[in-house]
Amino acid sequence: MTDTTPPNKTALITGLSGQDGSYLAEFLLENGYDVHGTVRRSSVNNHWRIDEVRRTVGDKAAERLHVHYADLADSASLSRLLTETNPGEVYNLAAQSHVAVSFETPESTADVTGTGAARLLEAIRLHNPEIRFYQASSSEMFGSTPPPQNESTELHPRSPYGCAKVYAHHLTINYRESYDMFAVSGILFNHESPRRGENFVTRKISLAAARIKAGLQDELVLGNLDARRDWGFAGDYVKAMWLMLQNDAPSDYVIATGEDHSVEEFCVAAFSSLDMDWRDHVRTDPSFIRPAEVDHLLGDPTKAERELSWKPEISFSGLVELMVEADYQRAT
Ligand code: NAP
Ligand code: G4F
Repeated sequence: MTDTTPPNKTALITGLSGQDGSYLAEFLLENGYDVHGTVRRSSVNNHWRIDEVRRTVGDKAAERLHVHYADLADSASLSRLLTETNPGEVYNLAAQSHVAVSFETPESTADVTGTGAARLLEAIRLHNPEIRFYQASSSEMFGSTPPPQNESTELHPRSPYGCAKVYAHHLTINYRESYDMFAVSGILFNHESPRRGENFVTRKISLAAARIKAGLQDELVLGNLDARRDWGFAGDYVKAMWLMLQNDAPSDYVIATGEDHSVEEFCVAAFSSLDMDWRDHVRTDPSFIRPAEVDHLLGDPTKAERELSWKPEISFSGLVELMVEADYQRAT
C-alpha cells in the first residue's frame, strides 16, 4: 500500500549559531521547513549568524525559525527538545569544532563532540526511532591516511577532535545497524564562507587581508603554511546534508570538491585579490603549530555525485573572493 502520510517538514538543528547551522537553517526555511535550532547561553550575544539568516530569508519565512537553549552535554535538554518540537529530521552540527583548541581541552571536546552524539542518538531512539538523523562527521577522521580519501579510507585521527568525531561516526553507524534507524554521516571536508569562525585559517586570512588593505591591521601571523586542504563553500555543503536525509536508504558520504590547495596558496589568492603581495604581510610563529598535524586532505566525492547528484557550485577562487569581499565590506 502507498504511504500517503505527508512528510514531516520539521527539522531540528543542533549548533544553529554556528556557520553550518546558519546556512542549513536558511536552506530548510527556503524549502518550506519549520526549523528549530539550538543555542547556548553566552556572556555576549553570538547570534549574528542567526540574524543574517532572518535577514536573508525575510520576515515571513523567519516566522518558521525557532531558537531553543540546549546543550549536547545535557541529556535532559535534548530529550525535552525532541518532545517539544517532534522533528522528522535532526541534524547534529553542534561540536567543539576547533582542532587546535581540542589539544587544550581534550576531555570536554570528547564530551561534546563525541559523547554528545551518543546522548542525542539515544534520546532520538527513545523518543521516535523513525526520525532521520544526520551526523556531522569530518575529514579530520582520516588524519594521516594519504589522499585521496573516500568512504572506505582508513581512519587515523591526529587530534582529540578527530578522535571524538571517529567515536560519533562509528556510533551513528552502530545505531543504524542495531536499531534500523535512518542515521547517516556526512564526512565533510573543510568548508568555509564569510560566516566562518575567525580563528579558522581561511577566515583568519581573508579578515586580515581586508583589514590590512583598510589600514586597520599591520600583519598576519600564521602556523604551518604547507598544510593542504580541500576547501569548499559551506552553502554548497549543507545541501548535501539535506540530500542524504531524502535518500531511499541511509548511507555515509564524503562531501568535497576533489581539489586541494595549501595554506600558502590561500594567502596568495586572498592578498592578490586586493592587489597586495602576501609576503609583505605574513609571518609564521611556532605557537600556531599543532602537536600533530594533518598534512593533506583531498576528498573523492564520487559516491555523492553518483547517488545524490550533488556537486559543489563555488570554485576555490570564487570562495576566496567571496570571503575577502565580505570582510573588506565589513572593514570599510
Ligand atoms: P562552528 O561554526 O564551530 O559551530 C559549532 C556550533 O556548535 C555552534 O553553534 C556552537 O555554539 C555549538 N556548540 C558548541 N558546543 C556546544 C554544546 N556543548 N552544546 C550545544 N551546542 C554547542 O562549526 P561549523 O563549521 O558550523 O561545523 C558544524 C559541524 O560540522 C561541527 O560538528 C563540525 O565539527 C563539523 N565539521 C565542520 C567542517 C568545516 O569545515 N566547517 C568540516 C567537517 C565537519 P556557540 O556558537 O555557542 O559556540
Ligand atoms: O582552518 P583550520 O583550523 O581547519 P582544520 O584544522 O582543517 O579543521 C577544520 O576542518 C575540519 C575538516 O577537515 C573540521 F572537521 C574542523 O571542525 C574544522 O572546521 O586549519 C587548516 C590548516 C591546518 O593544517 C592548520 O595547521 O591550516 C593550518 N594553519 C596554519 N596557520 C592554521 C594557522 N590554522 C589555524 N586555525 N590558524 C592558523 O594561524
